Amino acid sequence: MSSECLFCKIAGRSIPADVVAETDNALAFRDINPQAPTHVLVIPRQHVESLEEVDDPQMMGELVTLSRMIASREGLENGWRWVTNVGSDGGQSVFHLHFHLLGGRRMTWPPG
Ligand code: DGP
Repeated sequence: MSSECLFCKIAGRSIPADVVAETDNALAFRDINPQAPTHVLVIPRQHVESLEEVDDPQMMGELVTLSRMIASREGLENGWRWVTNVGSDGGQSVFHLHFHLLGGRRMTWPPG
């Protein structure tokens, strides 16, 4: 836990969020600025800055499994997108690992 980290505070429930699912090691909540009808952020509870710092395949597996469960529950049977931004050129603005789970509309490519 990093005391200054926004997503650590959300994981610790000291800042409110619209939580859609949680496990012992992960939390999923709706993005405050949704870019699609479903826009959920899936995070580890543990403070990991970005994908560059991931060294725990089990944690990654849990994030994948939780995301698939949420996509199913949200009715995204036509598909969905799972994105993580890494660093400033990647467009990362919150430095606690998070995966954007986006769905409910047709996605475009390439991303901006
Ligand atoms: P990124 O730019 O990839 O680091 O994504 C950060 C996302 O976090 C962005 O889509 C907006 C979202 N966000 C920022 N602050 C909050 C917050 O306080 N609550 C929630 N639910 N989402 C937030």
